[in-house]
Amino acid sequence: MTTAPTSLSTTPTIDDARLQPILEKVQAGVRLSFQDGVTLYRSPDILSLGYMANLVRERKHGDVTYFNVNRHINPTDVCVANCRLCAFGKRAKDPNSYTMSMEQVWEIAGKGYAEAVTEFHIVGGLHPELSLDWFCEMIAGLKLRYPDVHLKAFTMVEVAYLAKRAKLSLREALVKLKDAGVDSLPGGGAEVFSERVRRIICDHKIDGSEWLETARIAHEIGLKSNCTMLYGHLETEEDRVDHLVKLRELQDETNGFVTFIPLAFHPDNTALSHLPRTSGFDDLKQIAVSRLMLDNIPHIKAYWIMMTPSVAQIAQRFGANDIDGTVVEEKIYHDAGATTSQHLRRQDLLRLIKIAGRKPVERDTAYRPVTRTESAFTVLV
Ligand code: V47
Repeated sequence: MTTAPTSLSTTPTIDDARLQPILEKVQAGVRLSFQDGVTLYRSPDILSLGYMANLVRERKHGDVTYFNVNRHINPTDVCVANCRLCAFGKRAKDPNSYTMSMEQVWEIAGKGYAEAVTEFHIVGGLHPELSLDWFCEMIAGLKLRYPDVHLKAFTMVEVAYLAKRAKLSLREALVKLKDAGVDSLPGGGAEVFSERVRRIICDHKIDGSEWLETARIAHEIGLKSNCTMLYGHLETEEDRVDHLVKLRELQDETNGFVTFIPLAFHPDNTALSHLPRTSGFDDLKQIAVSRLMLDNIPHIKAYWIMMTPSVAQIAQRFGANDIDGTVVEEKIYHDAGATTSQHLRRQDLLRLIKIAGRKPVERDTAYRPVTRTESAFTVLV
């Protein structure tokens, strides 16, 4: 008698019995509780976590892994915040600091990839002399020169700082940025919402509730955003779950978050350089738990710059459905010791995704598929 091939949907053996009731919830599409989140983090059964997260990932996105052709632009590294977690920000008087002129920002934006890039990802330090009006003019100038490129610009932290200095409400500042040409906001600066941890790693920044309030207002005026969590420093498992649950609660209200990006702490050249780096095990577990807890956030990104292309590739089977983009020039992680390249070509991303057995789909920032003509493609290689 021949036996039928094992169905792909067959439930695997769960090594950690504590996960059994969670598996049943995941199979039934039931929301996981705070305590479930803690149990997931405490479990060493990474394959069962991956199995469950992959189930949710395939339910939402099938076989597709998204990537985009983007360029990061960091107009300045001058920052008044002096966060212990950061190796990027510098004092204005530091001879190694830099601030681009507006013309330099416009010029660098066009370098190399102008005809193919679909997104500029623009973030920088909290500069004590660059005003909200300066940034609005910079954004309007980019829009004028590159009208088809999506401008994903300014973390909630930068928005709150610019609003305060301009003596405007968060809403007024966000409306000005939107009118100037900002299309959406990136997810950075959220770190971890725990007050205890923030007091140590980023005590000069807005607190967690202000980050969430800024995101809420952005979503209310029609600006979508991403969201992040910085992990692998001083936070507990409960702090991580609390962070994810707060994002999930806001998403229930606004539906404004598009993608969640877990960010592994890189300690080199920071005031926390004594801390160890996260392991591949931590990174894959974080991707899986994010997918399982954030049932209402459409996309989970395995940011290859942060977790290496190899781990980001495996993450496509642990809950992630996005790998980020070509990036071109990355400073925040490389100042903190990242050893990854600063740039992957479109064909490198295609290859990585295909080897993971996924179907690569180039997207724009709103996750609409991008179709390339031959001539556009030649710009990319
Ligand atoms: O805001 C800073 C974090 C963020 C360190 O929205 C650090 O699509 C680790 O937000 N070690 C910037 N992390 C990156 C970011 C991001 C990246 C990719 C895509 C998107 C998106 C957003 O990196 C900062 C901060 O939270 N960070 N220093 C460090 N030493």
